[in-house]
Amino acid sequence: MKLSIVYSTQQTNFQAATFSGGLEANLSKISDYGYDGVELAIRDPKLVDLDDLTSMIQKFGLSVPAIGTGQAWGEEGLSFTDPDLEIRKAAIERIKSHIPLAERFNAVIIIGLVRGITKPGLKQEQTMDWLCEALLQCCSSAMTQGVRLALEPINRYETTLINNVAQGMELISKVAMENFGLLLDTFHMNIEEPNIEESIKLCGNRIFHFHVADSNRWYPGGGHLDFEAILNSLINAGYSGYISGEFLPFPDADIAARRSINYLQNIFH
Ligand code: LER
Ligand code: MN
Repeated sequence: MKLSIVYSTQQTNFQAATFSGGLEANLSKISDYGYDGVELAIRDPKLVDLDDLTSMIQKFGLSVPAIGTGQAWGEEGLSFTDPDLEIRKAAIERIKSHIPLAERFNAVIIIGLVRGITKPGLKQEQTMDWLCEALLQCCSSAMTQGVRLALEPINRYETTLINNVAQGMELISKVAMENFGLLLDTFHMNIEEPNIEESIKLCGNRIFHFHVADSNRWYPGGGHLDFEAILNSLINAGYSGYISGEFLPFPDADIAARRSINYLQNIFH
């Protein structure tokens, strides 16, 4: 299995972006530690020098399995389910603006917290309708470029919309687009899934991307999740994509990144 780790092109409030800041120094470390790929967290493609980014990624021989977009919500408040139509439109445009880069790298576009939450006073049915509509628009645009979107079930303390795999699979049926699937994250699964291995099986070929962090959101091996069982069920589900580290930079980003890759490689061997 191929391993990647999250790097944010901007400094960010999101604590589990393991690496952020200086592009060249970070990519160099990620490649030195033995990672095959880097997952890019990009608030807005307009803020990034895309040619520089591409040439640095090529220089270090890395792949880009996925592009994270959650900072559009975390730092700008854009969401698919805001009651303000203009904000919903801006969120859709922002996600569409990631499509050319995703096509260039053959990366999936992650729909994390940009889906938003059901704000007080709104009905869940209404926000789910807005969510489906936004996903349909984004998936239709992405489809013409051969790009896939992966929505991440996120735990109840961060959102009210799609907390677990069962809800995610229901959404997949509603959206009914071939290029729409899920990103599963072991940190959220540990909180929300009745049984992590069974939920992986349920998601099957709709697993478009996979995040690993341990129960405490430290590097795998730093908590009490059974990664051997989790990774086995992922292989049995036919998943052949990247396992992407998204964990707290604890005790620091470098130690966490090295401990994670050692731990995961030992399981594979
Ligand atoms: C992003 O991948 C994630 O896992 C969420 O916790 C974002 O808040
Ligand atoms: Mn995640």
